[in-house]
Amino acid sequence: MKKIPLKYIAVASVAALLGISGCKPKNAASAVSAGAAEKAYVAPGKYDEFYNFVSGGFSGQMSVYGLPSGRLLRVIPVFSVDPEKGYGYSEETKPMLNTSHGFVPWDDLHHTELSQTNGEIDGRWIFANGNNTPRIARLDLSTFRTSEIIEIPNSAGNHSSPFITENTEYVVAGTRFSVPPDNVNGDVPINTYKKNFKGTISFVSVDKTSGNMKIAFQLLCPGVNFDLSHAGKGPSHDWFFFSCYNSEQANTLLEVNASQKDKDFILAVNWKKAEEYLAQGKAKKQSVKYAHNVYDEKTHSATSTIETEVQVLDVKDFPDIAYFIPCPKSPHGCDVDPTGEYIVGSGKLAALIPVFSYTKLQAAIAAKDFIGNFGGIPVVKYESALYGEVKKPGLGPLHTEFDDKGNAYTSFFVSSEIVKWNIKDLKVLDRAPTYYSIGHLCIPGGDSRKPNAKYVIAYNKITKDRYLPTGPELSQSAQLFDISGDKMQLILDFPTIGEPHYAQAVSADLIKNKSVKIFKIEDNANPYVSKGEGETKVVRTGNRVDVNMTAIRSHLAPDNIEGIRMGDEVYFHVTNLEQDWDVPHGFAIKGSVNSELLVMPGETTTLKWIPDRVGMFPMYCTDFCSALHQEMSGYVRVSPAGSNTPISFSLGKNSDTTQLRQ
Ligand code: K7E
Ligand code: CUA
Repeated sequence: MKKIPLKYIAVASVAALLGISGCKPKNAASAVSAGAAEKAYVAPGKYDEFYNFVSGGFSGQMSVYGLPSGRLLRVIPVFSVDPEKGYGYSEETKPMLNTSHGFVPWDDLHHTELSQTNGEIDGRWIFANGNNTPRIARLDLSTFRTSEIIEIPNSAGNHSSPFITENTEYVVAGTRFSVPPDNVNGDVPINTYKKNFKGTISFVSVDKTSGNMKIAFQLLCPGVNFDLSHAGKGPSHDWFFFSCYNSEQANTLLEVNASQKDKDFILAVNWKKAEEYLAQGKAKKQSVKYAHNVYDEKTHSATSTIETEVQVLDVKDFPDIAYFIPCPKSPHGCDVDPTGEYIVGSGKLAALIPVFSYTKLQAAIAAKDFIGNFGGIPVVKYESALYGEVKKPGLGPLHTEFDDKGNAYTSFFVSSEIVKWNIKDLKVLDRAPTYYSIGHLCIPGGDSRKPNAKYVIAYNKITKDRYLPTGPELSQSAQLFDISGDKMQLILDFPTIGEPHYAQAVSADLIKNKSVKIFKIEDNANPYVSKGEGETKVVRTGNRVDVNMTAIRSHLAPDNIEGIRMGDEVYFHVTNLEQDWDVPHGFAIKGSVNSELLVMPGETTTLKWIPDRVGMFPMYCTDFCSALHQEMSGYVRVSPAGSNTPISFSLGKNSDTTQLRQ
């Protein structure tokens, strides 16, 4: 008999106490039913039907899988440096990771959110949150690259992010950790939390055409932990809903002290009202410091600007902007159904799922049906906003996604399952075990007005015994379920990059045809571009040496460089002259304390190199680009400081004709 890990036994007994079916799913090995392989099979050479954009958690990256095959198509670096692609290592991309704390090479990416128009996924951009050093990134889905990163001031732990409004008017950032605001002295005793700590929610506007982000305004809220959020839809378009926990305002041992109250809150924010107050000039300007980093497709370079001001609305001064709705037991997920009428809260410690009604909430607000206030914000009576509760759905509900037939799918971390239930009658319809400890789940379009509900994908925290052992650390996983019928059917398991939290999926048709294949060399506006080998040069300016070079199958130009001296700072600006899809060239030089460069066709990328010794340094292309890729190499000669070896560079001058050798 297989050993059951201790943690499952513990969990199972808790579940048994609560009268809920056990948690280690039975028949784990044989749970895939007949016909599953066919459903997940995409023949070699055939395209997948969906793109799945999966957060990488502590990898700081986003990975792209094809569905239903589960094939990994790409890993996109967002908040973490990626030596494979030179992201964060090349001079052009370093500014993307600049913050008010300086260069930050890592973050914790939890949520991905596709841009929408009229509540439907439009395939233009995908947003991602940086949880540790609060940031939001925007990725362009024509290049699959990070185009912009904006830091969020007055914030710490940007978890409740980057959820968007129906027309991508705003992407939001709710702080997980309340902290003293940036413009006051933060050097205060930690146990003055209740007095000095504040929670901030930022509304970041997104330009309709360029996608450029700007912090439009921030809402100053009481000190709690904002966790997740979703925008209203249709009738509730003007509203945004944020779950929060730690309404106990504890500053230590949160697992106990922030689990005292029976109910925490969902904060309902009328962002249209907030916009009105902003337009009336009612917001306070506050001095802050935050980085705004933009990647320019023309220069193939990022710039980082430090911004210095935000506009803040203190919600307690504007009584009709925000209302608290009580929500049981440390809510995590906060999800709005496709109609915009139902708001689902998921208490991590709750054994039921509360479903709130937007209509009832509005009636309760109009009738001032409040039970008091919290931090100056009215608290609506629970029963007055409640549509109903899903009874005994499972244990530890986290997140909910929706299909197009009026059903909801909720993930249960503790009982390791997905539970399908009907929104109207709140009846449980089906449950499917996950292997194991599911966090988020995703249905293509499952948080939009138009779900494309062919699949639900589970993102699991634990894979113990599912794959071949790989030492102490095992991968996390995704599991694909067919939900086209009444019952969920598990059809595929695949390991993931990093720890997946939220993910989004979209029909490939919306993206694949506009995917950029090359960058046009004539449009390249990088100041160090060489648009042909005739433009290559090596220029000394004091101790700075700029090498404008090119790469084309199968040589670097120039490939012999002399006259570099100790004490020099050398910048290799490599332009890839290819104008063919998928022909990158790489660049590396011996002893470089940097990653390689990976240069796409038509692009210029720069490696900074400070030689540390006198001698001969081979350089070469790192991407196997042609039959003569191994020949794609060259030498850089480094002479002592003060040497009189002149700068020289050449291509094709072989040893017998070399004049510079001394
Ligand atoms: Cu993992 Cu959205 Cu950070 Cu839930 S969160 S699992
Ligand atoms: Cu270019 Cu290998």
